Amino acid sequence: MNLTLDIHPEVAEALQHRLAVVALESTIITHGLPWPENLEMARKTEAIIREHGAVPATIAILNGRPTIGLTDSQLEELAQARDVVKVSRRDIGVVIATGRHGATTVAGTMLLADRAGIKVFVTGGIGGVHRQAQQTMDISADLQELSRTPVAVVCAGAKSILDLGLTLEYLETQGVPVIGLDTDHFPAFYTRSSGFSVDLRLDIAQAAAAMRAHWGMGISGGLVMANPIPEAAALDKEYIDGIISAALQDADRQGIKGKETTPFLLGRIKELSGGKSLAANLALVYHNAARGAELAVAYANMEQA
Ligand code: PSU
Ligand code: MN
Repeated sequence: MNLTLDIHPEVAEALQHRLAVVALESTIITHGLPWPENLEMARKTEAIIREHGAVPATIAILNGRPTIGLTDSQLEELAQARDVVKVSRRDIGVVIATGRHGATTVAGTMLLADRAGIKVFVTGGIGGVHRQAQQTMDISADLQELSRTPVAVVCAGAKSILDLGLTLEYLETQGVPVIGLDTDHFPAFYTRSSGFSVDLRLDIAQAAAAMRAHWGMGISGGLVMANPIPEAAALDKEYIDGIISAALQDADRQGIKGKETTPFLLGRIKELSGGKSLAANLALVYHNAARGAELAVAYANMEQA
């Protein structure tokens, strides 16, 4: 059993020189998007991060080895693999011990990114407090991870499969800043606003400074960097709300629970909206990649200075 991280040489080199590195999750590849769009998304996201001056590091567990920075053939293998375990904090030890493939969620990716010394992580949307959590207690481990692990997570907010109001309350209680990148609104993934505000609107340079100050004061935990979907790619609110309601009803009827809930809902939304939600999903991830790379560069420059 190997308990050290397998760090891609290019990523290791960049980290050693304190250059900009951007972590990427892998659950979005295995459980969030269909083949072959998932591989196309993973490759293009990495390319965009490079174009913006940072080194991408997709994170996963491969045959029980925690891997920071997948090669292109590893990306392809993961994108096509079946029976990949969805890995949050609690699953990491088990998947390493059993030598399986694991795709890391936001929580799992943050944890491994932090072990590797990566400060910026780009994803689509974070997990959160589910609707009816008052009864089910279904609160994504992503939120706990944000409260304890010092990584900035660039995302398009969260899908309204969740209770976004409660998600923001939970983050506030846990001491996690929710920063709007050039926006006052907390975005709802497919739409530019959830109707809720962010704590503070900052530009990229200010956001990098906030990371530095937050951690410089010895405060543990991450920061949410909310970046809305580009206007041209945003979906009509009524349209996507209808689909989300239908997906939630299906989950309820079928008694879906636990770690299956989010992948089930993502899958139903995909089926019910055909290619529409997929196109929006890709557009927002690419936009997050560009902004996340800019943030990583700004942060690295500040550290170097
Ligand atoms: N939301 C999305 N797409 C995703 C996920 C969430 O719109 O791919 C994935 C992320 O990996 C996230 C995880 O960390 O689902 C949350 O799962 P859960 O709700 O079981 O914590
Ligand atoms: Mn859950």
